[in-house]
Amino acid sequence: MQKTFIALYLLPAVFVKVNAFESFTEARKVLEEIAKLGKTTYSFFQETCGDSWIDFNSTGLQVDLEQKFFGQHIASKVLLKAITDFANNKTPKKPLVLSLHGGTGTGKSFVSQLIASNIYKKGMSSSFVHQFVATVHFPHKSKIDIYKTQLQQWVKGNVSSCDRSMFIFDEMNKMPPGLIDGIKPFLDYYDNLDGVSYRRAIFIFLSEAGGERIKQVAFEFWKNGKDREEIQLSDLEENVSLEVFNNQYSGFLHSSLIDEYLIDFYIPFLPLEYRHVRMCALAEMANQNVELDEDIADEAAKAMIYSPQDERVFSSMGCKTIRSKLVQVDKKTSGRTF
Ligand SMILES: Nc1ncnc2c1ncn2[C@@H]1O[C@H](COP(=O)(O)OP(=O)(O)OP(=O)(O)O)[C@@H](O)[C@H]1O
Ligand SMILES: *[C@@H]1O[C@H](CO)[C@@H](O)[C@H](O)[C@H]1NC(C)=O
Ligand SMILES: *[C@@H]1O[C@H](CO)[C@@H](O)[C@H](O)[C@H]1NC(C)=O
Ligand SMILES: CC(=O)N[C@H]1CO[C@H](CO)[C@@H](O)[C@@H]1O
Ligand SMILES: [Mg+2]
Repeated sequence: MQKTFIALYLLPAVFVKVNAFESFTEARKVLEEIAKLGKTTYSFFQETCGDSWIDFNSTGLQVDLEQKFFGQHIASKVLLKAITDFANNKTPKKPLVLSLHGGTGTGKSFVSQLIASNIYKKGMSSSFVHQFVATVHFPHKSKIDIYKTQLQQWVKGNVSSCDRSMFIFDEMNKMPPGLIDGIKPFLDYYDNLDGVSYRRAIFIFLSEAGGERIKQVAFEFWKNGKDREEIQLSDLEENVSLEVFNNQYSGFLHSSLIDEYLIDFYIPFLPLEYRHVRMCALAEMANQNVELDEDIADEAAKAMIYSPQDERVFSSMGCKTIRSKLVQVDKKTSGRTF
């Protein structure tokens, strides 16, 4: 509709100008100007692969991570640095490949949304952000060969139309083993493949594989009375990548992505504690525009299940079911619903 509107609006202008100049070359110049103007106006509405639609805001990501993302000091630090360095590098040698690992509800999908919204003006709804969900896009193990070809065509097609594309592979642990190796060439150090360069693309893998190991390490720290913030990437990175490589249900079993070092960062997501779940409850209230109520947040956080059974340190679902707990608690105490 916007296109039609612009065309109708500009049409009289063309005739006036052409009559005034009565010169063919002048008229062509005018037409060219109009075409240019039309293009700018058009790209004002329609998403394009240019800087006006794709522009990484490092401060924006930092602020979001600090204010909205709870209990993940390692992931925050590593993600901010990795993405900022990549975005500032005018000539990256390979695409950025991040693998996010951790239990359910610890914020892997959530942080991917924060990243997308600080790179693409349209965030997750950008036509340059592509999300593949294993159980939706690749449900049958037996069709792996078809999936592999399809996935290669998609990635190639998408990067051909915009080199700053982002690909999110969710539920990696449910991917048929071997499928992900199909995109290996795209992640490698090639200048270009069949005329397509993948060096400015971002690939993010999300997986629960390694989550148990991460939980063990976090629990060791807790048992020894050490601060959660003392856990460092180096306490986890090697163990997680090993576990993922050897795990039949990780999506990366014996994957050449791992043994050829094509994954730039393994990013551990720590299991969340009561205090983090409580913050999620408050954040959810703010999202819903209801008045913040600390008591209700406490109640909702308490209603979650914690493990291990005796110590009850970590929320088994992370922040995942906090919303329904809020509804339950709120109904009980005030009779109103969210
Ligand atoms: N670390 C966190 N900080 C803030 N909010 C969080 C965090 N983790 C989870 N949440 C909240 O809980 C919701 C569910 O988390 P999310 O979908 O990101 O989990 P996930 O790690 O992707 O889990 P799964 O492995 O089951 O997909 C998010 O939409 C967000 O609102
Ligand atoms: C980047 O993010 C910061 C913090 O959210 C915001 O104030 C600023 O306007 C953003 N910059 C751009 C160019 O969008
Ligand atoms: C992590 O790996 C190191 C060396 O590979 C090993 O010594 C350590 O026990 C592992 N930690 C856990 C919790 O498995
Ligand atoms: C041109 C092209 O291949 N586009 C593909 C991009 O990826 C999506 C999936 O997210 C496919 O549906 C498109 O066909
Ligand atoms: Mg998720």
